[in-house]
Amino acid sequence: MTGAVHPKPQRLRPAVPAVLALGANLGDREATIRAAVAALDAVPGIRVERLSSLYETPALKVDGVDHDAPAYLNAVTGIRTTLGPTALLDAVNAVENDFGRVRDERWGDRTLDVDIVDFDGRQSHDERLTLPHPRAAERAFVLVPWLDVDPDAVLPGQGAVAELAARATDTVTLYAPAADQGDPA
Ligand code: A4P
Ligand code: MG
Repeated sequence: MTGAVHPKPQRLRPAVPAVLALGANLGDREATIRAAVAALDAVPGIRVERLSSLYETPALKVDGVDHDAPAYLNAVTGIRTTLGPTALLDAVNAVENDFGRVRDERWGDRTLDVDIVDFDGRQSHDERLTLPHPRAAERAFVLVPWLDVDPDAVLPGQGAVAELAARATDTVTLYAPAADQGDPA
């Protein structure tokens, strides 16, 4: 073969919006969440656009709210990403692992949990990933911070996040307002 060697055309995906929920109830929760947001923004193909306020929330365990467990800080970040949903899950799992996440109990105490709440409005289910996150609709600790980053947000298949948040019964207390957080990106 002769002639110039042409680089392979890159198949670049357009960036799409996604919403991630972060939670931490062990260690320095605020430092972990802020550092995790910076780590997510540093991932090639992820750009953090918005970060909610941080909220303190009692730990929800499989048997219900556990006031004896350390309370969580929860936050939501709005991102744009060129990754597909599975690659995004790999990236958020890697960030969880970098922050010392141990998986030994379902809904157990953790240094960091990062869930994909919404990926470009998609509804899908496979063995690794359910979109939107199956328990987001009833959790004020996801819905209330989501409203900070997008007051008009819609949870695919469930309706307006503002209406869902008004119905949710778990308690969220403002811990650190978004205005104090500077530019997350
Ligand atoms: N997975 C499926 N869909 C998703 C998705 N949309 N985003 C899979 C992220 N992961 C998804 O998650 C278990 C599996 O879910 C993963 O292997 C992934 O492939 P995990 O993070 O390993 O374990 P987990 O978080 O303990 O399980 P789960 O069922 O996802 O927990 P939840 O429903 O996220 O609840 N209380 C307060 N106050 N605040 C909290 O943030 N979080 C939880 C975790 C419980 N109680 C809480 C809080
Ligand atoms: Mg999780």
